Amino acid sequence: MTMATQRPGAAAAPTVSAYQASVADYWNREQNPVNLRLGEIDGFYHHHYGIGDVDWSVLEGPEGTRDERITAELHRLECAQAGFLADHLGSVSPDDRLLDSGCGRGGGSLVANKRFDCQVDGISISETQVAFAAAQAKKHGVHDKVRFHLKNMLDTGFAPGSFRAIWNNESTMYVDLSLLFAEYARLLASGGRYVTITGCYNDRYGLPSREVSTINAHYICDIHPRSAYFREMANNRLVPISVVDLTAATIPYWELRAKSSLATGIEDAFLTAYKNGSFQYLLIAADRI
Ligand code: GPP
Ligand code: MG
Repeated sequence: MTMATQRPGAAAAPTVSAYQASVADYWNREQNPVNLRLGEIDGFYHHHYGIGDVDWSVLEGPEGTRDERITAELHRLECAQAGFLADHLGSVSPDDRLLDSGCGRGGGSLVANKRFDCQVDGISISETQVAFAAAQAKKHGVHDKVRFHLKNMLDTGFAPGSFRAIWNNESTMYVDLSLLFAEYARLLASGGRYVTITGCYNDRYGLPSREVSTINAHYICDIHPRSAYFREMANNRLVPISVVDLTAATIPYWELRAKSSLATGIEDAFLTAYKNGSFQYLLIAADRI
């Protein structure tokens, strides 16, 4: 018996599991203003959260422009998060090729290209996201160097050793890490860099809390324990060089988002999970040895 399915009508679609097909369906339909209104500000559409101190003065001032100020502030914090991830990609030259794995609408790929003038391949199992991201690369005039593909991150088909760096920005909770890191050990050049920013559950808490389970149900994902990252990296020749606990740095973003008209209803689960110690927001950077 095989669980793999090929979605009808998607000629170039990768082979994905029935679970992945349901995830792709979610992202093909997703139109949250909390993502679209922020991305419209400068054409960098992100699918991750923010870090850093909030400028709470955005809540003051004229009521008529309050939403606009909050939206801009949330976007500033999400851009800070993308910049922080890029800071950990190591030395990247214009000839290098990077992989944005689980690229969403492509904002992170554009950030890395802007920073390093490098080639970036972004991959997603959502047709809608790939098409959206490709259109953005064209609008930014970088489509010669930033390309988007409908691909399964567990089985990309890219050549061995073809990437200087690979990252996942909040997308590892959609896959089995043992399969994912085996694919990255294959794809990364020797000495290449892997970076993830992720929400993980805290092994010290025990098993997933009610709030972590709520987040899983909201996004159809499966948040891994912190330990799984290090175990599966060690099993796949990925040796951590930086581990940064960003939990305290992301709480202000969620506090502002909870007060925003763009709130989606998941804000309290994140705030409670971060504050009760069951959930952590981490950056992990590792070298492929
Ligand atoms: C946010 O994307 C990230 C995910 C859906 C993966 C889950 C992340 C965890 C840290 C558990 P988004 O920007 O599309 O979400 P939202 O629409 O809520 O802003
Ligand atoms: Mg978002």
